[in-house]
Amino acid sequence: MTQTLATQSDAVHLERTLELAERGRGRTSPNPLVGAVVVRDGHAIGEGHHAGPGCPHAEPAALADCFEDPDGATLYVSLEPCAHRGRTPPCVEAILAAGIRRVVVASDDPSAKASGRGPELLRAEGVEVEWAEARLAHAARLLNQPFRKHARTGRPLVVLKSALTLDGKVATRAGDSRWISSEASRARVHALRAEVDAVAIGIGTALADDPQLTARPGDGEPIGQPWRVVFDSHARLPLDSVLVRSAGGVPVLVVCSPDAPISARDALAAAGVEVLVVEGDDETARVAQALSELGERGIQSLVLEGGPRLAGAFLDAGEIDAMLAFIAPVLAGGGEARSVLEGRGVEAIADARRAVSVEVEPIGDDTCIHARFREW
Ligand code: AOF
Ligand code: ZN
Repeated sequence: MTQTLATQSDAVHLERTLELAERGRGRTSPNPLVGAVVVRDGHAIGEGHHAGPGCPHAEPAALADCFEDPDGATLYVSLEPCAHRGRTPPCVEAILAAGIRRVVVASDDPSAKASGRGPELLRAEGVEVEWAEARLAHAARLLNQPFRKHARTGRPLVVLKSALTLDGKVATRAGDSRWISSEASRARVHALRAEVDAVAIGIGTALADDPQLTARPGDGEPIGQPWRVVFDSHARLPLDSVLVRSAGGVPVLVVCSPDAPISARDALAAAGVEVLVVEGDDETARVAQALSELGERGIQSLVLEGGPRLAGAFLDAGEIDAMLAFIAPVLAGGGEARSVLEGRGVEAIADARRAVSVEVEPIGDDTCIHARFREW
């Protein structure tokens, strides 16, 4: 696939496609966020975005929105147009039928059924196809990190979320952690839970906190509820826990090892919990296996909420893609107080995972650090 770079004047319209794509946030999984604009003589004549599975893709949505005939116009789109017939007809057909002469694309679609086929088809039909410059292409790829990782690896994107004290503790020496972060930070986490496909914790945290793990954003109904996943090798999650008792409403999945007693597994299953048995000699191997199984169930994004042992196993498995750290201006101290990550860790700092990008944002009294360790 030859790549021609779009010009500076295209940047404004491409930026707009990214803004439009954002409108689908939290609603499109397993589909990506996509925005599109139809432009004639430098002016937008139609706009659209993908609103979710089964809804029109961004391109036909933008074409349908046109208040002038799009024949001969340019189409800007944040993701390469598809050539496959899925829940909706192929976008290339709609683009050709509308008489679009030029298509400017911000990012590739790495899924097997796409991977350049749409742009190639358009070119073969005489449509000019151009690609965005690096900065916009990067911004467009960042919109769809869960979709991209899942398309390339079959596993969900993992974001480790943690509230920690300024001295790096996630609880006091007695295990108290309510509340380290401010109300504003906690509201942000609830909004994030509503956007992702799954939230995961370890059995230690489940036993200590008896959490709900649902999305309860302060500003009304959440967009959706994530799968609630508990890594629980021996199937110890109590039947009277908040999680199990609410499994009928918001699904709960327990990941256990073949060593878990059959009776405990059966009791959980009878209570409406989905039980996933994964093989693997240690927790690290089981993490990798479990992520593949979750990916097969269509889970593209997972927020890992602790505790330190499970999070350490994820790090050791090389499966932490990003971290959201809510750092509170408090000191807990204590050699016994736990920090974010246990597991094996690394010996030399030279071997430590280093972020490829970092964003810092004050939230309430806290500082939120969003570090990305790899991009897809
Ligand atoms: C586009 N424009 O706006 C989106 C695309 O089952 P379907 O028909 O909804 O197809 C979903 C797939 O289409 C999805 O996995 C991704 O590869 C692509 N998404 N493509 O041209 C869009 N949302
Ligand atoms: Zn499409």
